[in-house]
Amino acid sequence: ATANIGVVGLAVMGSNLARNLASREGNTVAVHNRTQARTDDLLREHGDLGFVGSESMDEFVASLRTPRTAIVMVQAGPGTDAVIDQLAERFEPGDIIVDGGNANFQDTIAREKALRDKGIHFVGTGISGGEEGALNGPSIMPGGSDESWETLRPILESIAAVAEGEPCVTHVGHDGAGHFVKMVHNGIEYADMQLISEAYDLLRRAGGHSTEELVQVFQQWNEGDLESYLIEITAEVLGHTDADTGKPLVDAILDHAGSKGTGVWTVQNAVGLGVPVSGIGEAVFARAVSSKADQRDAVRRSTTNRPEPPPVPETFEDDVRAALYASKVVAYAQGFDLIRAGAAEFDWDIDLSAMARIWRGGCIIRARFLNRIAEAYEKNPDLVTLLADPYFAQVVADGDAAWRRIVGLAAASAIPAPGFSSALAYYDSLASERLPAALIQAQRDFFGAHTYQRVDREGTFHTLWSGDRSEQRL
Ligand code: NBP
Repeated sequence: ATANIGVVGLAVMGSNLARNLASREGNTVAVHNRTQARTDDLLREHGDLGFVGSESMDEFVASLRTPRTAIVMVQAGPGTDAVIDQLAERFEPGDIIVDGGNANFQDTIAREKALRDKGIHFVGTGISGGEEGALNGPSIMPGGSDESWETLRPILESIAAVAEGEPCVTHVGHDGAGHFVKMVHNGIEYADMQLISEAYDLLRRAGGHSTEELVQVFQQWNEGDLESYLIEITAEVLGHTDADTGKPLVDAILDHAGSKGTGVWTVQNAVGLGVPVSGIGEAVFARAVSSKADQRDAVRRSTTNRPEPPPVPETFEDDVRAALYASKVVAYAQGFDLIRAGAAEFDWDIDLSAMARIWRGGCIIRARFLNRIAEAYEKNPDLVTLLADPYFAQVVADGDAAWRRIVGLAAASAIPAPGFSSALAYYDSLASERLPAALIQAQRDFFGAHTYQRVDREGTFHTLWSGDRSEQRL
């Protein structure tokens, strides 16, 4: 046995992660893939990195020094299950299995428990950054036991992205905490992409911006508070010309957005936990709407009175920027609320400030403003919502008028902006003195005797709405 760590699953993510590991001082990396050709390709193309190849799972396990550590990077679901089972059959107490795929955190909780009973450490680990991140430094979100973190820490710190001198990895919490946080990360990614696409659509359709102007706007935004990987790649995407037509490639791409599931999981879990992640929800729904070709077609045909976009104000471009930033703050605030609720529900000790710090580099949502989120939760770990932090309260206050102008303009122009408008509605809901929920309580009590509470007296009440309308104290 010569390798201190192994990787199973050598598609794009696994092979890049294996190369990242092998290029670090002191690592000897064992590799294995179900289909031998992938292993052969890696050894042929990057044999200089000293990989220990293996044709069978037995050979792979035999090539690992004890206690063994193997990272599984195969398709989430049955593939991951199969590989974990094969490793678990061969591993001994004290060995570590890391699942670096996008597993459902509930599966991770169950797997961790089953393997713990056998003395094997199972570490569900979120890895973000796509193929480039896997190779050059991803953001890494491991769950699992404290003991496994001790072993994994130096290895993961050596391959993670670095932001402001700190490696973008921390022990998120026990069992499924890492995969839960990765799920929320992906949900936030959905929301962020939706908001950016709404900004693009408004600039283009209401503002009449040309492609060159759009590229400039996003490049400029990437130099301010909005600086982030997603804004940066948006400028690049918009500037990309289609070789066949000579026109912007984005205009040749079918406008049906797909998704692989983590955004949907985020919303499903948030609904279960009672956390209003409306920004992520709108993003998931907007993708679904975009793909309903038959419904879009039918309504386009039956709708005749499309309003002409009204003229945009002088401040339009900056208004869109302010609306984007404020909406983004809402989406992140909701995402962090979900992490907090998940931690309470599943008994994880998650440091929200540390989550913001490990997302500053390597991952898809890396952004300058994560420093501000880290600071907010560091100053006040019990912060009830990011929107109440002085910095973010100021961002939203500064952008308030612009945000409203843009949401109004979008509606008047018949340009859908579900992310911008629902973020504003969420903010206004939190900021309202009183909500119409009082009427809903009355309706519920009317038809279902669900009872209500009063603002002026303690206790639980029910009114005989269809009887003599007298109020009963229960
Ligand atoms: P894929 O998700 O495309 O999975 C392909 C790999 O899974 C191949 O190595 C394949 O082996 C293996 N595999 C399958 Br499928 N079924 C198997 C089975 N029953 N037994 C053994 N191996 C099996 O690869 P990927 O895009 O590199 O992603 C790997 C993991 O990383 C996924 O869970 C993904 O969600 C996650 N992830 C991906 C990204 C990204 O940007 N792509 C980012 C973050 C996380 P074969 O070669 O024999 O078919």
